[in-house]
Amino acid sequence: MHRILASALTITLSLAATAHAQKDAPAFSQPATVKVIATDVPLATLAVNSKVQPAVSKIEGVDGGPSRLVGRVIGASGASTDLVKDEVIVRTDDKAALEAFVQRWNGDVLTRTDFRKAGLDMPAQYLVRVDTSNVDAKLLPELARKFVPSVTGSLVASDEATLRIVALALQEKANGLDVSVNPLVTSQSVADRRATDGPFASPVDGEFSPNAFSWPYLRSGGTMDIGVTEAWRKLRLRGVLGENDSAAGANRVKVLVMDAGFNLNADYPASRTLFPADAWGRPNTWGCNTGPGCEFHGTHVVQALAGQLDNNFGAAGPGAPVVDLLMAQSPSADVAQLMRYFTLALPAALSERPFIVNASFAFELDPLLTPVGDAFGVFFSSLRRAGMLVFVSAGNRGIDVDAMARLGSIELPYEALYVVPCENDGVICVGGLDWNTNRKAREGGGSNFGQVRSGDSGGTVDIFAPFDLWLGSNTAGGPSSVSRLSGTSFSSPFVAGVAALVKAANPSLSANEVERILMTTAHTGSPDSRVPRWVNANLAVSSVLGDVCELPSVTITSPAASVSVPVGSPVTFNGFGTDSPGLGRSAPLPASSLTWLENGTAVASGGTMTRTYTTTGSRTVRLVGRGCSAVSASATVMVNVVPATAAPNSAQILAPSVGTTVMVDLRDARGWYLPVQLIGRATNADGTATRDERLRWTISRDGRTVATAFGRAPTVNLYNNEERTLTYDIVLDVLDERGVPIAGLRRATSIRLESVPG
Ligand SMILES: [Ca+2]
Ligand SMILES: [Ca+2]
Repeated sequence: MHRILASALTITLSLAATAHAQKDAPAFSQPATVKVIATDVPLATLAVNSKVQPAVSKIEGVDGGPSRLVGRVIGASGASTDLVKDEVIVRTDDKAALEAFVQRWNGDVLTRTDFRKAGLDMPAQYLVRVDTSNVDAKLLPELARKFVPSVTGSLVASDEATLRIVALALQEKANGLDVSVNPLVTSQSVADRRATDGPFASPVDGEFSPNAFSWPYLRSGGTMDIGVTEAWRKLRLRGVLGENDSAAGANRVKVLVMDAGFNLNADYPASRTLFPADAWGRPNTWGCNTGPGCEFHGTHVVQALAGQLDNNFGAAGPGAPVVDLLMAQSPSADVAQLMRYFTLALPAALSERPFIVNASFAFELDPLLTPVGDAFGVFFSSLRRAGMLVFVSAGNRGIDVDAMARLGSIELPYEALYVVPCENDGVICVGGLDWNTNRKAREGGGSNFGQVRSGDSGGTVDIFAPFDLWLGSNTAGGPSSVSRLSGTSFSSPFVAGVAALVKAANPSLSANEVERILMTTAHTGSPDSRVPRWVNANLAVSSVLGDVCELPSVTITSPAASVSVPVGSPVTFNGFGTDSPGLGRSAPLPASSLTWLENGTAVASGGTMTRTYTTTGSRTVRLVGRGCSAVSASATVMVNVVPATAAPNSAQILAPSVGTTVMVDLRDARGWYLPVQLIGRATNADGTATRDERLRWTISRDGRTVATAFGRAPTVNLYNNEERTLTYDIVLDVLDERGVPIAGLRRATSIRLESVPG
């Protein structure tokens, strides 16, 4: 969020004051670190060097027009900016002023963007192609001083035209017209640490598991302890997520992703809208900041935000259960077109507006360019004023975005560079944590960070989140694969997805409230002072939901899990439930909360029911218990109804009788034992004797089965090698033709086995 660079810029940006802005320290509020200002700081120097070249020499023309030439300027700060060489952005509602400007520079208005029509409170924006041949680039250093007193340094440009367009914008701005150059953004992904694997293949990335609940940056616990999975679970227990693990109605959250390279695959939310609609499968024209390999960058950003869960494909993103996705793809990477396409993508009805916006791109400005480089500033703050929460990437150069400029050993009273839109007003700037740590990603590079000064709540980089994410294929369909990809391009949509969960938990929350919740629940105490806080999804969502009822439990005590009953014989079912209204409390579920279902149809309520079946066949009987949680619990028994005539209907144990006491008197390799004969009887409904193999004996001691036997009179050897009397429990079950015990025909006895006299 926006530490202000210089007084002139403060005027511009303070138009955008919001509640969000109030938690920032005012500009230059750290006098201890500002040294005496040198009064004779030299003017900046300018140079042209053909070795300095932009990432791309030209970009797509506007609306089918000729392609546009791009130049690069590099400042003493190391800030490198690519910009369109002959275009400026003019922001005004004064038609006469625009007309005069066009006359002055032999201009040509390429586009007009009417933000007010889209409900954004800012003047219309014109992209104007100008003729810079009459501009004196040498005036640039003096002009910059009108905005940033004592600004110095150097600019090296790819060509003089690039310096001239900066000077033109400075000159116009000094005369009161709101003019900016038109820089190009860069996606904030990096191509390192790639490891391709798939859920169904032997993984190359040894730490990968297809179960997102174990991923170190999604789960609760561990060093990161972000707890997205726990947040999902609580939303489900509260009923915000339905049985399909997806929110409905007012609990859905609209998120707009400003990016490019959207390749439709299974990881997109079911609800998704792309503007323009024919952009599906069209790669982004701008690359990543550390090389090629991300031509479908938007696809990975969507996966980091809301990759769908449990679909055997690719990634899982925090917002998956709640996000309705809007996407805007600009045909080119210049900020004028980005703002225009974004604005065109906004739904006409304010009520259809996205609540969250993600922009995973950035560019840098040297202080000499900042007065005319920040065309995004008013734009992003107007989004925030319109009630949208904007997440942006901190950038991947590993720099302190809040560092002050220096002249030799002297610290100058302005910042060394300006990272856009991270340092803009009204945005939440997200940095990246290294893999499975709470430290800033990578030493000597990786995520940018903000300087943490004493007494400050942190620098401009507001919050940290995972830098390395397991993301799926960015192709359209095809086999599932997962790669560990890196960049604040993914940190930003990750937090946007968590913000969506918070909003889903209580749809009446405002953007300011969601931001406050994210910031106040975030983890603090990183051993790395560059990380003021990192996102805590579990606590953020819990703080909205309050105490969440845990799952109830349900038990069927009888009959056993699988029973056989004859047609016409009543069978009684018994069960109970326990509720868990949170904080470790538990209470019996009342009878009115218990429902019996038979093959899916409710047949009775309460803790007990008796059924008499008139036809044979199997039934699934389920007892469902509903407690204070939105999620019910259930238990199931299988009932096999058999023909009455063939079915056994009586059983009896003849020996041993209950409590019979005997003494072991034989010895074998296992010790002292006694052969005990078990005698039982069972008859069928038609009076015939039940066949031997249907009589099953189970002998157990202390609940542990020690022997089984079958028939009317089997003999089992029972051992006692201890110096005390042991009790064996003996159960006779009569089995149906499937080998399933018949309800109501279980008989039991026991035998006491004395040890050998010592
Ligand atoms: Ca997935
Ligand atoms: Ca800065």
